[in-house]
Amino acid sequence: MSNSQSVEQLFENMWQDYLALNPDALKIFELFSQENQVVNDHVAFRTFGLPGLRVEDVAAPLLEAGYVEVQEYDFEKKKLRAKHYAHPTMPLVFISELKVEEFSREAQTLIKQLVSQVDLNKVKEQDFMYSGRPWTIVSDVYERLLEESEYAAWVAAFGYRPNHFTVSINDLAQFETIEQVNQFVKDNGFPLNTSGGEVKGTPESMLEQSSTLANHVEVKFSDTTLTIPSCFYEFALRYPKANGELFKGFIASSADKIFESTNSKAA
Ligand code: OOG
Ligand code: NI
Repeated sequence: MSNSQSVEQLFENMWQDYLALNPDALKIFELFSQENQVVNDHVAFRTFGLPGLRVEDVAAPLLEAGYVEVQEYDFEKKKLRAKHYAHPTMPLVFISELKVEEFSREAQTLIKQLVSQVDLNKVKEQDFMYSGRPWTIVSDVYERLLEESEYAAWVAAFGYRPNHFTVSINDLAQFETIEQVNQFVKDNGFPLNTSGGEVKGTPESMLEQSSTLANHVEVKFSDTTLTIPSCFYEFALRYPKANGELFKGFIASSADKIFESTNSKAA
């Protein structure tokens, strides 16, 4: 059974899967690691909101590993909903889903055809969280979904794996501000997502975030190979609440822009 690995091992496996797809994240991680102990703030997953694959289904192995559901989010324009989950000792997890029923008939049919290929019993198992794409797909379907939703196309191409890990700026000894972190990342040659400005959020909202643009990788489809945006790396600085504890939630208006880190057209 795959649910016997420790939650630490689960994260290590997700991290290795993520780095294989996003070698730039390893380079940035190593740059930070020269002078800091790098702590992961959160990871994020994406899915299609259809029976057996909803946020709550994808989260099942996390709940079994001691996570609890904390908060729900809605992204009306992008047609997404999300929840975040927390654990006493592990990084936060943000899981979103596409509101499939709000898309065109054609997109719904294409997505349902992908989902029909999934053995839904596997979703409960921990290793589903780094299993990648559980369906075969032709490039036309990717291109067609891309016309309606960058997010839908990303899930169709990459499936079940973290789409980003997040460096906790609070834990970096070398930097005080998110602007310093951004400059360091850019100076080392990694472009940032500028949608909504490089920094999303404010000290008043208690969370400032920035992210790299997803690097492009070659992805095999049944008929051909396409070079498309894969995963990105995020940087998050949390501020204390009135009671002195760091704010541990997400900010929907900022998340709305972070989603665009995997857009194929530059923001
Ligand atoms: C998740 C975007 C939201 C955050 O930190 O606000 C997020 C995604 O791109 O799938 O991770
Ligand atoms: Ni994030």
